[in-house]
Formats: sequence, C-alpha cells, structure tokens
Amino acid sequence: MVLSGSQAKGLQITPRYMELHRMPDSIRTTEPVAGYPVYEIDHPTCTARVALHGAHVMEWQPKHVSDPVLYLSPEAVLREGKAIRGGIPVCWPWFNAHPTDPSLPSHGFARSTFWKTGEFSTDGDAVTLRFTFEKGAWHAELRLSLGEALEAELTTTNRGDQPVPVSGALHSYLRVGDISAIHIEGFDGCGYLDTVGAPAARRQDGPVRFDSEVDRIYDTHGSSRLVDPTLHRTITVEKSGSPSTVVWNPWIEKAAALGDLPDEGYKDFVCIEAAIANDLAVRLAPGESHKFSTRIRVEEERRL
Ligand code: TA6
Repeated sequence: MVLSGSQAKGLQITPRYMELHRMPDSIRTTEPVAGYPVYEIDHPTCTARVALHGAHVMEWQPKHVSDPVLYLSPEAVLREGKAIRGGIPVCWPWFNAHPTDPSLPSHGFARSTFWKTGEFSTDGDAVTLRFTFEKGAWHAELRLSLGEALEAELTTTNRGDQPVPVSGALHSYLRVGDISAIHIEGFDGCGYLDTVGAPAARRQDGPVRFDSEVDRIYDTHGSSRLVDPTLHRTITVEKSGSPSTVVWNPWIEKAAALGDLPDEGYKDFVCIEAAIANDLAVRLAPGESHKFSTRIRVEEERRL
C-alpha cells in the first residue's frame, strides 16, 4: 500500500479527540498516515478496516471465512482527495461522469474526502458504524454493519429548499481467486447497458463470465451470486433501493492504465455494485430522503 503523509484539513487526532470518541472494545483507531484515521475492527464475528476518508470499508473478513472478501489494491493511495482503490468506495451523489458538468469528479466527491463520525456501537452479532457527510443541500448518512454479513446503507436527505437529484453506487470490490474461473449468477435475461466501447443495449444470456473487460449496468433490483471455484465459495450480493447493478472488471489494458492497481490486479477482483445510474437519478424534494443498500455474505464449501 502506498502511503503518503498528509494532515487532514482541520482533523487532528488528539487525546481530547480520542476521549470524545471513545471506541467500543472491538474498535481501535489507527493512523496509517498522520491525520488519516482508519478504524481497525476485531469482533468475534469478523475483522475489518474502515477509513474515515470516504467512510470507506477497506477490508472485511468474517472469521468463518478463509480469505478476505473485499479486494484492496496493494497500491492503494491513502491521501485526502484520492479515492482508495478497493474495498467499498461510496460513489455519491452521482455515478460515473457528472450528468452535466464534466469538470466535476467522476463518481462524485464523497469518496475523496473525510466524512464525520457518527455513533459507533457493537453487540454480539456485529459492529455498527455511522458516518455523515454534507455538501450544499445534500446530506448523507452511511450505516455500516460488519459481522458475519456486511451491510452498507446510504441515506441521502435534501436539506435545501429546492429539489436535488441523487444517484451513485456502493462500488464493492470483491476478492476472487481467479477472474477467469468465476461466474456470476442472477442476471440471466436482464437487460443491460454495455459501456465497453460504444454504449450498447444487450440482454444477459446465462451466467456472466470474464475473458475481457466487462463494464455493464444491469437493470435489476435483484440479488446476484459470485461463484468462485478457486476459493471454494459463493458470495451473495443482495440490495435494496437500487434499480441498477454494475458489474466491472478492467481486464489487462485498463488495469495497466490505473496507477493504483498492479498490472495483474485485474485477476484478483470483480466489482458488483448496488447503483443508481444517472439516468435513473432520484429527485428529492426539500426534506425528502432516499436510501439504498447492499448486503454481502459468504458461503464457503467445506474443505476436506
Ligand atoms: O465500476 C464502474 C466504473 O464506472 C467503471 O467504468 C470504472 O471507471 C470504475 O467505475 C472505476 O472508476 P474509478 O474512477 O474508481 O477508477
């Protein structure tokens, strides 16, 4: 992991801060980079790491599972203003390019800045972390539940006096043993927009398999299952409040062009994202809220 020193703007982890933010026993605050808090979780059900920057789940592994469930690039950069490559980037309040202003950052601004901590709590089943973020009329709250399953729920509230659009994605990078050996079930018969090359509307026939770049926006509210024969497991991705599921693997050429991903890194992950694509953006009246969520769990085959 590439670390770069940077004091977060106005955020100083001082003893007073630590006192004010006393953590439940299973959560420890670390600073892999000065001023860049990462919450290390060691709970009876799972281990995890969550960065305050982007309210970003970096890693998660249930204790009954042999391998990490989320992929985190070994070349991920921990610096304010740069989204972490891997884990679950919170793409908000728009998905991909801004619908009207190309000068604005792709996938919104929330994944590239520090959020505020809300309530952290723990019980026998899971650790729950809440983070908030506000910009203009947009207010976001992310609720994370980390246990034998992972739940991420993003609620947007319009705190302004004019309607605002909201779209985005919970952009989950799922760890795989070998991208060429996996397949994804749950999209058979679904229409999708294929955005590799000239955008084209297509329909899924059978499982999704990978032998080249895949970048698709599926029209579905349903769940999907990632079948991984190399790691002997099936990862189920459920969701709510999201009319689109994005499936992405950059393959060879795009991976080589990403400075925070090893050239061979494309072999080790696939993204399955609960999304609201821009053309399906939700229009929030003043005071109105909308939430969407993803829930990830793992069934591992018994190994003899
Ligand atoms: O996952 C869908 C997608 O929009 C892809 O087109 C690709 O750009 C990916 O997100 C990663 O985007 P990023 O800005 O994180 O490099």
